[in-house]
Amino acid sequence: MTEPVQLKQENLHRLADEIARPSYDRSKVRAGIVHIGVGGFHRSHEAFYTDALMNDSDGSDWGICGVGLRDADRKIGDILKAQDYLYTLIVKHPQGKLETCVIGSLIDFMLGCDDPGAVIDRMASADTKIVSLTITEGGYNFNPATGEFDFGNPDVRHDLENPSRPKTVFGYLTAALKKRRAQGLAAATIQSCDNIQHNGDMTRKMVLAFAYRQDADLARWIESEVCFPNAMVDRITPVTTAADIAYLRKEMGVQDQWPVTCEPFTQWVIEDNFSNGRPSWEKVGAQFVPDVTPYEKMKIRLLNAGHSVLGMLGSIHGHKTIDGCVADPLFASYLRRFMDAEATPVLDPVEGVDLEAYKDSLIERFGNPHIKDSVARICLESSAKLPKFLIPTITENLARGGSIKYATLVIAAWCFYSDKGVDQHGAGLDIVDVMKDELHQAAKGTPDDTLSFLKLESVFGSLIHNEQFTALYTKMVQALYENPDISLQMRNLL
Ligand code: CS2
Repeated sequence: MTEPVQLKQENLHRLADEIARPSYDRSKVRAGIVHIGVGGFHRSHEAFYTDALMNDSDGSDWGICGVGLRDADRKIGDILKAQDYLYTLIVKHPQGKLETCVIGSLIDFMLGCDDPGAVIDRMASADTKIVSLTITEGGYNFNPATGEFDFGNPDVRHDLENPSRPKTVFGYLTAALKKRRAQGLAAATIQSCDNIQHNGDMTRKMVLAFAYRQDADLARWIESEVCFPNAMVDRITPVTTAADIAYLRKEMGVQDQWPVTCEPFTQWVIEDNFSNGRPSWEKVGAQFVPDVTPYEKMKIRLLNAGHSVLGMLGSIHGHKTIDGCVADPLFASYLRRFMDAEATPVLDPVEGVDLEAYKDSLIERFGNPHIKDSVARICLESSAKLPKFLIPTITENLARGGSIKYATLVIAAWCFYSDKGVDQHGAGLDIVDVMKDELHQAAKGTPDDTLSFLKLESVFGSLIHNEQFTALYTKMVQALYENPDISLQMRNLL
């Protein structure tokens, strides 16, 4: 076989015909968007829509300059640079068809920790109209117990003292907005693309809290000038594997060091609330709506929470992937019961959406055997996810006298997982969580002190004070420590 083609602008014409590639002139594209957090999801979603727009019509003002803030982002930056910021997206259909396309909407990348001033300047440049974010659910520096910005974070303290050399996203945004204002430029929109309910409102609240502490006059300007649209984002994007890279090289003749794979389904529902113009993403499938609330709640409480239910219970059971969980009838029934009996009753009706069909479609999407989304990815940073995806469903059901048993078993499993770090067969689990040590410390008091895990107030809020919850949780945790065969308890609940 001939040598694979190195992915680069000058080599695009050498790629196999079946690989879609930018039809627009990338040399004419300017970066109207600066995006912080160039992970797989940004590349399968916002960058994908923006590339589609540029292929469809004139979107050349809306190229994307990627930004990583930390040294850990150096690798993706170096790889993208070597590939002229091009990368391959492999869309994996449930029946096995693979669609391959090269995405061209990213046109630059900057590393904040190397030169924070340059990143601030870029965000403050006249070309930049939107600063978008995928900084993960944990990136918003929000204390779930108080609902407020966490000023105790040492990086935040650093940023308040060193406004021109920030480390956190809040320091960067505030510095850039300050500069825009000083230069008489229009504000840029700050657009969150993370799985948080009211992600725009949350970003606004956090940015304003920081800005008021730093410069009240600037904060008032941000309050009146900067739009923070809420949005629901959706596309399952597993971690890229060596097999994906090898597939491209061997089967498609492309040498791409960091492609992205995803499912065919994609959705982006956005409130049309922008400070300084926006791309016509609606031309390529995004929906603009006046109020995104019901969509985001539906997605987070069914899809993301559904993932967490499978991920946490599946980890203890020894399942490796989400499709592996869904192929297990016990897990599939359990997921459906959780969605029907606990998540759905606390949702608001969504105009034009048939919830039953939505849930069916989720089970189908989770079951896509080619996605191979690992339970490890789902359980990653659970301390940031579960308080947003799952715990509110428990609290709302407690308030209305609804069922909580399916979700409560997940919390009991999370305690076991954090304490023991092994599945029911004793095989080690790879736990990645900024709160890993705290979670372990809290969990390890169990089962002598059955409520010990729940004492982590920043995660569980006041759940420990609800007797109905603690009684059920105690029973479940005791049973699990006696016999970690999670399927026994799952079966008992069905
Ligand atoms: C997942 C999400 O991280 C998680 O726990 O639920 O990454 C999910 O795959 C995406 O939100 C899908 O849109």
